[in-house]
Amino acid sequence: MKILLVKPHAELNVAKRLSEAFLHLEPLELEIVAGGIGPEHDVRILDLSIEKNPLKRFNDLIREYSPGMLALSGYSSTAHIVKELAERAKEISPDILIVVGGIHATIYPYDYNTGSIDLIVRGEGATAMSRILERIEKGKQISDSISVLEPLSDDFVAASKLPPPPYANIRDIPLPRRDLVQRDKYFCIWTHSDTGRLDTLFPRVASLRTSLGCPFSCSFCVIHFAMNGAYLQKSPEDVVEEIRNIKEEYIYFVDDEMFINTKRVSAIARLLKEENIRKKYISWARSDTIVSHPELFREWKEVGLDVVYVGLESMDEKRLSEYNKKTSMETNRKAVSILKEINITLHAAFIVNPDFSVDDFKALEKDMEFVSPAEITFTVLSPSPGTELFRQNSHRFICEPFRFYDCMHSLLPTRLPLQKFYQHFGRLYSLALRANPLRRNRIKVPLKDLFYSIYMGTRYIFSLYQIYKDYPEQLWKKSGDELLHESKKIDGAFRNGS
Ligand code: B12
Ligand code: SF4
Repeated sequence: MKILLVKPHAELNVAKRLSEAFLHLEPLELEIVAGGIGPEHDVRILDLSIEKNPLKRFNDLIREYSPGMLALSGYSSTAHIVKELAERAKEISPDILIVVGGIHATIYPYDYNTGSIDLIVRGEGATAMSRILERIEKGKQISDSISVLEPLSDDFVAASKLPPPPYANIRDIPLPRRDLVQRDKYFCIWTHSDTGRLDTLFPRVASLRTSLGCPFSCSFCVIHFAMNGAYLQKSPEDVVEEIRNIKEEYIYFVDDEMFINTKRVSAIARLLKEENIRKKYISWARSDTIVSHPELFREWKEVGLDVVYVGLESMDEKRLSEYNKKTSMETNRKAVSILKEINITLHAAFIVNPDFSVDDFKALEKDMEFVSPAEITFTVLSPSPGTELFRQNSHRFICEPFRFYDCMHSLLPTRLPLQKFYQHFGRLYSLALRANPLRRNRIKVPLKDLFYSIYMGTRYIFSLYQIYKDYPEQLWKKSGDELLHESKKIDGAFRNGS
């Protein structure tokens, strides 16, 4: 069978500009799903997020390639695009089998209960895909009402209300088919240098996942629910083998929390050293792991860990506890100092709460001074479907909670009027640009890259100041209860933000 795997494009301006300016990672999820498809099938990946005219490209390929199966992936923010693509494909090719998977399908399958989608996969996709193909071949019933659901079927509603199924055994998940994508399209801005200069600011980057899940359950994060509480780990040998076979010199670890099992991660570093594998890495890590195991990060620095993304979230105890982060202000501060001392660049991620007052924004501006030089980013606290936060707040949404779930558009009423809120939000990013290691550490980069980054960075920040315009005009100057009240009257009549 001919199988086309498709990653939808982003629709909101901010998401598009982020991936033009700073990082655009390969569709690892589809590469892994492709790994579960046997050689008897013909498989292609279409990443619409790198296409200039995604819908035209999609229509053309459905006509030209004429796949028997279309498999779509999506975050909550792209679920409506997934549905649109499914409808288009069915119009062009009514017999096509349409399968939808990914994080949104896993945590909120009910949203895909539509006639144009044939199957919804919850959880791991490569193992599910190989089961689906086997059942098709044997003429068996395809859905199992657990991990493969059939929309509009009798048991769909009950099945979609269950928590996600247990995750596949990690050893059964195949390696990604990295050969199926245009590898030169994927990059990440790299602001760390040990020598004071960089040959490029935008190296080609490969993504790699060494573990899945996270034992913590921060209130805003859906991973605990999506993974059913599991934390799965690849063995150090398997990880090193995968790294060895990656052509790119730069690697972005897309684990939810890679450094949880310190023995395992230390063994990976040791093996990389023993085998003399020299690459450069970015990873996420929690501040408490850095503080409890500085020696681990020293070890990783030696084998090429350049940048660590840390969800500091806040420098305020009350908020950290509200987010169930299980860290403290003191731990955050220590983690920042340790990374500086080891000479690993910090990427500090902070949460802006919709209830921020002007004073809260000012306090965050001060915190930035402490963490700099660092890459600093901010997201707006947003309830993801599947979390308790989502259930508690579902009566308070001021815009469509999936389409606008990009952690930049506030889903909840803001204390400040929206227009003012985004003035402060944009300003945080303008200040972050000044606190950047490139600037603070006077790193020399090619002029072309420098101008490009300034131009793209400025465009990105401009789009942040403008976010309030994605809401209906009557909301722009409203705040708090007023905003909530107005939003209910408007009843979902939102701009599509494109
Ligand atoms: C790396 C990452 C990113 C990268 C981009 C990755 C990429 N290629 O686009 C960056 C840093 C840019 C990023 C940005 C954002 N991200 Co992000 N990201 C991740 C992270 C940590 C890993 C994603 C990944 O590569 N996973 C590896 C793949 C292999 O795993 P997978 O997606 O689970 O795929 C498996 C199954 O889901 C299934 N499957 C997937 N697709 C399909 C399709 C079919 C047909 C089938 C059958 C099965 C199937 O099989 C796959 C293979 O096993 C996840 C956390 C997570 N665990 O998902 C968050 C996550 C996906 N991100 C999230 C969010 C919210 C965002 C942002 C919107 C907000 C933000 N500021 O962070 C932005 C949006 C950017 C944009 N342009 O749209 C949320 C999404 C929640 C939701 N409800 O949608 C997650 C889950 C984080 C979280 N803790 O909540 N992200
Ligand atoms: S530590 Fe990170 S991955 Fe784990 S629950 Fe918190 S935000 Fe999610």
